[in-house]
Amino acid sequence: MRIDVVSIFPEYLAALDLSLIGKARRENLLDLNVHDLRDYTHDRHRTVDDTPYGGGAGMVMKPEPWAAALGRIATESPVAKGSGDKPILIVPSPAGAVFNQEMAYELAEAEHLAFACGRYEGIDERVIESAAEAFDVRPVSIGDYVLNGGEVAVLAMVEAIGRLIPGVIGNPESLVEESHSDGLLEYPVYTKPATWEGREVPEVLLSGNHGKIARFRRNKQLERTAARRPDLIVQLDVATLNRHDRDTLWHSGFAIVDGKIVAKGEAGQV
Ligand code: JAH
Repeated sequence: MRIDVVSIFPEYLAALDLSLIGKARRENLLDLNVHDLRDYTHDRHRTVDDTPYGGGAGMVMKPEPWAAALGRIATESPVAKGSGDKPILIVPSPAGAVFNQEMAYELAEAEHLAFACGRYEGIDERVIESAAEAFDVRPVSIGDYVLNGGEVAVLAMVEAIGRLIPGVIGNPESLVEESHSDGLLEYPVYTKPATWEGREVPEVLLSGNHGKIARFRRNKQLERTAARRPDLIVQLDVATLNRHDRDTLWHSGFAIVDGKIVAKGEAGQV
């Protein structure tokens, strides 16, 4: 996979030389290219921003350097021209669709991804329109909060996508395990010593009883999802829940009404 990142702070992306993603680059599983937007300016001050038309606070990224940088990336794209396919351009933005694991799986299949890191109040909208001629443009958010620019969002997305590229993770079984996590949060994990600072590992995990261990872990998944992510509980398919699961959910504050899971004591509930 080829990935291009355009930023006025290319040093921010230095973290992508480290860990699993750095190893994938060294092993040529990932061709990652970071570009300094200021290299595509022509004035003495390497200007990338200007005042907003219509007024308002802050500055807007001017279109010309972006057009030059993205034009070069589109020209160099390994995506076959005339195939109808285009490289994907991800534009981190608090106004984008929220990034999730499903998007990570989809983007991990792409041959060429590019990321445009905005700063200030954002990029002149005409750049986004114009880029759509050469790229499949996707405004994407990594959550409902405002950063100072797209760089940190790109670090998160490249890590989530990069680890799904075949060969990047040493033990692909861990990917298979997380892919069938059933829409629940993970169960808690423990390692040696069995007693640490007076705290015991749950006894069942030392028992060797694999049936009991599976039930314990499933209960922990249901309980912590009910407590922390009730939005995920109400989306569960009731048909995937056995009588133990239903009992655990009941004791975690949920009921099954007309084949749907609902929070107990919510309006409309007895
Ligand atoms: C902020 C350009 N959802 C995460 C996110 C992504 C990008 C930005 N903020 C938050 C951002 C300022 C300028 C992009």
